[in-house]
Amino acid sequence: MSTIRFSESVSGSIRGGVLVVTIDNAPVNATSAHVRQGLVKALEHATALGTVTGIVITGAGHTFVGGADIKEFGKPPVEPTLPEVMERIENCGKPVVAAVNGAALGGGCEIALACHGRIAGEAASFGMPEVKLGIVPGAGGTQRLPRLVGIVAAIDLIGSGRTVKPAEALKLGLIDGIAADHLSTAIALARGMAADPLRRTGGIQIAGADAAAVEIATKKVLAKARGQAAPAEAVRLVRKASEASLEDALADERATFMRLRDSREAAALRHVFFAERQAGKVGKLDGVAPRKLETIGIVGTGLMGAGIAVAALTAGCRLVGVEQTEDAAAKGRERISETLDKAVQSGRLADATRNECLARLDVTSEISRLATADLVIEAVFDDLAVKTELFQRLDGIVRPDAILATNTSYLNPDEIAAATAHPGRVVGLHFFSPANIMRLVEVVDCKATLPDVLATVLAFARKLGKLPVVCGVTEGFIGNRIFSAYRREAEFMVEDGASPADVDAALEAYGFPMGIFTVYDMAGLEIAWARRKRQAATRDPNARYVEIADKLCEAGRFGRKTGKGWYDYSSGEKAVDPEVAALIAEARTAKGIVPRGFTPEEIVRRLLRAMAEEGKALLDEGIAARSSDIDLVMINGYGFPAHKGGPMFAAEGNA
Ligand code: 3H9
Repeated sequence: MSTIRFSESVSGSIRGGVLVVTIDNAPVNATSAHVRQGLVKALEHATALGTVTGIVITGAGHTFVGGADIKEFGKPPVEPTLPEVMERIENCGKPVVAAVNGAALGGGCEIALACHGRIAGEAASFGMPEVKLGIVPGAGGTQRLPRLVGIVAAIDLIGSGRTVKPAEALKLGLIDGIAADHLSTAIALARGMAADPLRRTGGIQIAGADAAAVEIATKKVLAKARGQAAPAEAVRLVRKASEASLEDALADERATFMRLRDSREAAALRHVFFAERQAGKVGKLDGVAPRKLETIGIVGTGLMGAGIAVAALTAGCRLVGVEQTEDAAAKGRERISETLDKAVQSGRLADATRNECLARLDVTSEISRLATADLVIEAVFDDLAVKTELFQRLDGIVRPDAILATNTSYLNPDEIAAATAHPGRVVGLHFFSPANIMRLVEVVDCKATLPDVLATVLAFARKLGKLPVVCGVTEGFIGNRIFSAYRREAEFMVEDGASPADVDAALEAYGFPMGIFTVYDMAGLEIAWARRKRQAATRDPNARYVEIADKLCEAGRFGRKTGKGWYDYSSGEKAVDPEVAALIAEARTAKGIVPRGFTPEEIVRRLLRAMAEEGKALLDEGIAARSSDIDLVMINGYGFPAHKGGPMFAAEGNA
């Protein structure tokens, strides 16, 4: 079988009269210019050869086509465009079938949709994640997908950007079949189709949709949009598929794609996309092999410990949870099991997987059972004496090559490590609550942490589906240090005249799901109060200090769980509380401050500047390796809107 080369990344070979075209553009077979050019040449070649009766398009490696080449965005366009390639595929006189070997995303999914048939291998997946990049599909996806799956399912898929596996794709009508040998099956389908009139997706009549279901699907997408333009545009375009001609709707789709592609929102989301691929990459770990991890120990099965346990269990680990008493162990097991149940109820976990997780779970009061653990994570009370005493005990129990991780939020892990027999095996793993849901993990590279220990916990975090960001030792690590600076600035503005509700409203309008004072109330005010009291003796007496939060705590207002904090929750709803306003007014008077008004723009500008300045300090101190890591921490741990790119990106005048 001889190989025909159509471009540097597209080649073909003829099998049983069918031209099998392979896209090989590592790492993800994105539709770079040479892929588009190669595809057109391949179609022309097949059309010209009388002996070829059909064409199959497939991808090399583990991806079918990962989408348009995002690195080309912003550069001058190169012919042919992706929509032109789609038109060539759809209007080809010979049957074209996609043999989808792996992920078919964005432009990759659009290629499959433009084909006359689609066969998925077992590792295939389909999705239109464009809205996650601040754009809409730009090569016919908003028009061809609804023709195959209906308007409602297309709104859901394109509006959410979610990916579906072959079974769901088949059920939706997105594909024609699933086959272990997808290539042979696709070739057979192309051969069988030859005599039939070709099913051109663009020519399919859209099934009439239930208006109420369309409205529900639309509302669901818009509710999650948090002020972003792309989801609403995507929904509008999908709905247009049943109202306008294919030609008009495609022109609208293209114009919308081009406009959004050049927007700040899209630039911010592309920054986040590449930042995520960079995160956790540490130059000094090149060539360092991670250790093998099978059994994870967790000391403390409270809310945080149970969350980490669920994340580890669902990633396939064996888990030993340790508590101080049998009674506490039983409660810990119950907590883990309930969290697994909730994941099943919400459809995030299969029933059978939950049962497998429970079979790999052991919660006990016998700390000696940690002798089998490869990694032990402590999630006990955040107190230095408690944690060091625990790690010293663990020294005598765990294997010499086992790794010890502390989940502290504020303590110095170097001090914990120094108190142990093997400081090189100690590392920080700062999970965010609820740990089974939140993606972010700050991985603290301590003074003595060995490179293979760091490499192992990074691999572990990725196995859990988390986004690990490496940071050095500092009080509060990256996130809580920036959060403190941001909170301090918010309190300055409140003392100077803004109300907590003004600050929260400005942040929510910017895209945060919740303003800082609402977050503060949700988390509880007492832990930060205790810390401020501990730090009081060493605080710079000349530095500005706002006492309002202390006064709230002294009045027993610890936030939502006590019914009162920065707001009043006694009616069940968050309400502005005149008592808090009076307390703030008193604090201003005590300092002789004449309150002034703040515009939402000024509030946001000052808060962003406070975050970016603290971020800059973290970079200067070598705590964070790159500013994009800081952006990821704030987006994934603190609600910073991804479509603004993070505080460092925004500070560069980008958002
Ligand atoms: C689109 O298609 C628009 C169209 O509708 C219209 C056009 C007209 N381009 O994630 P990984 C790089 S918009 C360029 O670790 P995995 C990535 O930066 C696109 N580069 O791999 C990384 O580089 P490095 C819609 C890309 O195996 C390397 O590939 N599509 C692209 O874990 C490996 O990435 C999407 O949004 C790209 N499209 O996962 C899908 N994609 O090694 C985006 C990746 O230098 N991609 N790179 O750090 C993904 O979701 C995952 O990469 C994928 C593979 C699932 C495909």
